[in-house]
Amino acid sequence: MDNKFYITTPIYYINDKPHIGHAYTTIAADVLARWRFGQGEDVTFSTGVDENAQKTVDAAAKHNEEIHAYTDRMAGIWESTWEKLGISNTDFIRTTEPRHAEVVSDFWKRMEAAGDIYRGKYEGWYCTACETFYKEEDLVSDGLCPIHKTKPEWVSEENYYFALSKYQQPLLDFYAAHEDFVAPAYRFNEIKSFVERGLEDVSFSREKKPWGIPVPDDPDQVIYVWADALVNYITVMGGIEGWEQHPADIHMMAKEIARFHAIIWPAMLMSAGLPLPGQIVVHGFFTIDGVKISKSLGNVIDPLDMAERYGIDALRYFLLREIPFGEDGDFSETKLKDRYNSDLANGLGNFAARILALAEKEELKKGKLDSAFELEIQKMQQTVFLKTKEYRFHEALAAVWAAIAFGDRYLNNEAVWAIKDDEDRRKKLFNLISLLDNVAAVLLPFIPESSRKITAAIQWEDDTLHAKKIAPLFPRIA
Ligand code: ME8
Repeated sequence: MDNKFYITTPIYYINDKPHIGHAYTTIAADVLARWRFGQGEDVTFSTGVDENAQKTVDAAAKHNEEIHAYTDRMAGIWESTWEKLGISNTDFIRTTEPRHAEVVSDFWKRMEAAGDIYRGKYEGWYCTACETFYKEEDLVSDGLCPIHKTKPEWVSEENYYFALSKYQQPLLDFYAAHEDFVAPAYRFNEIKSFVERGLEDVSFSREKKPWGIPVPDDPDQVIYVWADALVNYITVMGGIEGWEQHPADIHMMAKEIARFHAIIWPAMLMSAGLPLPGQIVVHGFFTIDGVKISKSLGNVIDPLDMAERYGIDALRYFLLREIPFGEDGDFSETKLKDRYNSDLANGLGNFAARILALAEKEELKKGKLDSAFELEIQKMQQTVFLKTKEYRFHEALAAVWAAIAFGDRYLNNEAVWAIKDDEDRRKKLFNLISLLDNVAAVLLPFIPESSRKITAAIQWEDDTLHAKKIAPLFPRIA
């Protein structure tokens, strides 16, 4: 076993800028990347953009922009959004990069050599919004895309197929041998029953499209965007050899693209004779104030706006604390503000400010923790570890806030600030500062900026503490 940990987000389409749903996936992946980094692992954390799609062509036309100018501009917006949100990705991949086209061609040739790519006639529906082929029976309410509820385009063309049906049994065998391949388990069950019902071959190229990666040796066809996009995970590892040495440990995404990752992608890898990823981690879908996120409804929330108003850490905290990971959730600024004021301003922020202000005035020495504190700290650390491992971020955070509440009660019940006996007061303050220090340590992957501020204010020199007051971490917002 090497010491590497490789995690990915989906590569996002660039027909628009990032909204809160995209930020959610990227932030959750960032928490795991930081968490594993903190455990001494060598982390590769990739995100990026999926450019070779019909919807890119449509969006560029809509903006009256030349396509390369459009893709450069949009890729810049996505990359800088993650930068502004302090995301710790180690790569940002664009599928229009030469490094990617090369790997996609190699990959295609491997599937071809395995006898899994053949020419055929495709007739059916295509939804550009999901870049997905649909059969008549997949459509809902008189012929609409089941996800976007828009009318798909009728496609009748010659293209190349991928022999997905051949992989039904190998996939089922693989699932049986890898109980955790898809998390949470109920999503895995959906995938398994889908595959059990039987798989059909899928169209893997489009005819005479001017945009995309050409099929090797057939310039009249471009590779279907998904057959190109999934391969990005290999490109990030430097190509096929890199992936063979270390395939992704975690692919994170929302439920609408779980089938691509848990069925088509493993089948493609089997066909190409390559190792499969460790786990597909799937979360739910967000609505805004109870309504589907949609530009036409005008309810798109820009994560940068939220970060500007409440701070990056507050946005991260809210997203991970409010919505049980895996389930569908609702974003509401009112709820964000409520949690900001109650959990962050009055909770962690106030606790840290009080303890640090008291500790600053004291000559504190390292001593022995009261056993109640020792237990509380241990319980918090264990819960955070186990829950983060299971992607139950909301429960990990709830455990930290339970420890903060424990500290708050102790501070108030003991009225530590008013204790006259120096030794007793210092001993109790030592309990509290140790708790705060440990709270900051476990919160580092979740709210890195605030955690670092707390940790920086608690400096031990040998066994003497130099604590400093800090500016309010989360000033109350009216
Ligand atoms: O599907 N709630 O790109 P995409 C939660 N390019 N998460 C959401 C969300 C919402 N309302 N909306 C988007 C694609 N997301 C392909 C992926 S990967 C090889 C190719 C997040 O721009 C979530 O992670 O439509 C979802 O799976 C992803 O954005 C879809 O991004």
